Amino acid sequence: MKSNRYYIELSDRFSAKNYLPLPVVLTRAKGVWVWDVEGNRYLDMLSSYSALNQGHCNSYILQVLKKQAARLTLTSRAFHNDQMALFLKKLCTLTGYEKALPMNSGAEAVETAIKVARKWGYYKKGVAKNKAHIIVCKNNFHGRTTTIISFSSELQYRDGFGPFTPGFKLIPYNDPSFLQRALNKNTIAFLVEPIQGEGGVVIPKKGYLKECYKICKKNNILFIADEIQTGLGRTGRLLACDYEGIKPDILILGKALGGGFYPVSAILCDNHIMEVLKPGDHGSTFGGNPLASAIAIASLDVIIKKRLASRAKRLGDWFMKELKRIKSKNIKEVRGRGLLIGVELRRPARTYCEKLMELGILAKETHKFVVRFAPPLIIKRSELAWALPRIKEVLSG
Ligand code: IF1
Repeated sequence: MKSNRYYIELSDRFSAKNYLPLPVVLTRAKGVWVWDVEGNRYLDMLSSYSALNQGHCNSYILQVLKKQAARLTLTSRAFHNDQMALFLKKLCTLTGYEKALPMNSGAEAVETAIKVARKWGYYKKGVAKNKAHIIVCKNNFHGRTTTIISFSSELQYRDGFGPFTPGFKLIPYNDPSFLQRALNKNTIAFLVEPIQGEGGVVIPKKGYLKECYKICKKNNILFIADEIQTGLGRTGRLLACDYEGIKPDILILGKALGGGFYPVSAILCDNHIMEVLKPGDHGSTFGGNPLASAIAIASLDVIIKKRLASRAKRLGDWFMKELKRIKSKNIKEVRGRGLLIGVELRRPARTYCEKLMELGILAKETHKFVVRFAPPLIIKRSELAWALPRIKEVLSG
């Protein structure tokens, strides 16, 4: 049996150093549990940043994957396949949109939304050529491509990667008046996370999204919601925007759409927006492939059939209440919605994550001072109850 250390040293030798993972090497998983190469078991409270809402290796999705993988995996979009349309129909029906465009990674879907919004801006809104801009929020996280980091407010994500893509304006999050003041005739869209995930699980005040949505409507600006992390049940509703009763003009999904098996992302909007795309305008070799589509259908089925959104609400409310009961001078704030919960600490969160790992809980810091708890939504109350005293021990230490 090879040790954790063996693989970590091997990885240090051959892998780019663009990450600093916790020192654990995982080799198998089931549901909410993962095992390292030395046989130690951990509760996964990160869920690959919410890409595992359905849990690890869900047996139904696995069965669909196996069947589809043995029949047809890839056609490219040069031909039709018999899975993509079924996937998009299901996704549109579920979310209430007329059209969907499938991609692979989250960043690709964000790029797609930007392209569609820009083309809509020029061809429908009538903005002068190359003058369009999109308003985005400070502290955002939308991915890692050159264009997306062009509007990151995080120094490290940009440092050394310029020159950047123009056409974005940063405003502070959580105050609609900045949106009102920043917009002009060339504003085509407002791109926002309903909860800032990587930003430290920042929950905007009630009414913020609705107010921004109204401002967008009044000024013929597209409201684009990046629900890559918050969507598909994570926050206790199918979409975090459901809490404010708004339907974004463009909705971006990813992560859990692939059920933890496969990268699947998509954007959704109505036809009057999507119709700006013509054959040849945009695409991807793998987007909408039959294996991805079959997996996405199964992943959505699991979310619906197992009522994962209401489960996230019920268990998240309870778990957060319990976390708030932990008395510790180290804790500054506990905040969250559904099973997307952040505990803000007074000291760097990394050492707490290392200690949690030693007690069999995998969680990850975000923004230095926040530990994020975002387990698979299939988690049982008893499993959360198992974690609580351990979390308490570490956070009070
Ligand atoms: C990494 C954090 C999460 C996202 C939102 C788009 C994307 C993401 C709202 C891009 C991706 C990731 C990527 C991952 C870490 C991570 C993250 F740690 F940065 F804070 F989830 F919270 N929009 N989030 O959260 O999707 O292209 O990665 O599929 O290591 O960069 P992607």
